[in-house]
Amino acid sequence: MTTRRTFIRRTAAAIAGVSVISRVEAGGRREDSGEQLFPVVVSTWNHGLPANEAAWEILRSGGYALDAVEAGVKIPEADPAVMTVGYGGLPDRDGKVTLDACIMDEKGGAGSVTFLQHIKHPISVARLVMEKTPHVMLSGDGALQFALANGFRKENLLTDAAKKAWKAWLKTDRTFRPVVNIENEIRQNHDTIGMLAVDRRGNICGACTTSGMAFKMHGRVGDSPIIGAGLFVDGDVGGAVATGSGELVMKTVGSFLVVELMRNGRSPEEACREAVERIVHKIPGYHEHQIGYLALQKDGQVGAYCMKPGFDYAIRTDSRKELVPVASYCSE
Ligand code: SD4
Repeated sequence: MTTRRTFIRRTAAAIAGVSVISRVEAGGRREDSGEQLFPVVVSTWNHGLPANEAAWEILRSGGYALDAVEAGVKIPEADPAVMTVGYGGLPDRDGKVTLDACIMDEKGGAGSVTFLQHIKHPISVARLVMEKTPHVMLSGDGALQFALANGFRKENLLTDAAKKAWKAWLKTDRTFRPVVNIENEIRQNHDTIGMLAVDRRGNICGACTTSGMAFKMHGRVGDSPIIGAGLFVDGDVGGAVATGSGELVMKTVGSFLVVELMRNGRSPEEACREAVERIVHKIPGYHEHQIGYLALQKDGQVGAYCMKPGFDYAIRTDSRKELVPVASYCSE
C-alpha cells in the first residue's frame, strides 16, 4: 500500500533520478532484517542454476560483476543440451545457427553482436565490441570477422540433435509460430539466458545471449542483443532482462521500460508487471506469447513477472541457491 510518506519518499527519489531502495547498509546488508542482499546473481530459466554457480565463484571472492555475468552465461552457451543458447542451439529455417548477445556494465557501457554464426561464445565477442571498438553493435559477417581477428575459433555449432529437430520441423507445415510454454517439457523453443549481478562493491552488470526463436527466418534478429529491449542496465538504478517472444519485447523496448519504472519508484516486480501489461494493452494476440521480465535493483532486490505461467528464474546469494516461480498475467 502506498502511504503518504512512501509516496513522498518515492516522488523525491524519482525527482532525484534514483530508484527507491530499502535501507541497505554499505556492503549489501538490509537494515531491517539483516539479510545480505548482495553480492547476488539472477538469471532466467532453470539453465540459470549452473550459470549462476559460475558467476557466483567470481562474486563470492569479491570479483567484478561484469566478469561474473560473462562467465555465467558462457555455461549454457557451451552446453549442447541447452538448445536455445550458443553451441547446440536450434537453427533457423535454413539450418543455420545464428546467435544474438549483448552485455552492459554499471557505467552504461554496452556491447552487442547480432546474427553471428560459427562462434561458440557470442557474449565474449559482445564484451570485446564494448571494450575494444567505438561501436555498440556488430552484425553478421562483420561480427564474425571481428571475432576471428580477436582470436576466436570458427566452429560448427549445429549439433546432431539440433539438426534432427530441424529436419523434423522441415516435415511439418513449416509455419512459424511461437510455441508457448513448452519450456517445462522440452525446453527448446525459447529460453534465452539473461543474467544480472551486483558484486560486493555494488556494481551492477548484465548479459543476455540466445540462439533466438527456433526455425526463425534467416537473418531474423530478436530482442536479446538489442540494448534496451533484451537487456538494460543503469548503474544508478538497476537492470532488467527479457525472455520470450522478442518481437513483442522490441516493440515496447521492454527492459529499458522496466528500469525506468524502477527509477520512478516501482519495485522490481511492479516494474516487470507494468511492462507485461504494456504489451497486453498495445499488442493484439499477446496471449499467444510468453514474455518474461526479470529485474534487479542496484541494492540487490529482485522481482519478475511474466505473461503465461511457466517462467522461473534462478537466484544465487550467500544464503540462497534456488529456482523461483514467477507470477503471470494470464492464468493459463
Ligand atoms: C528471441 N527473446 O530471440 C528471444 C528468445 C527467448 O526465451 O528469449 N527465448 O526472441
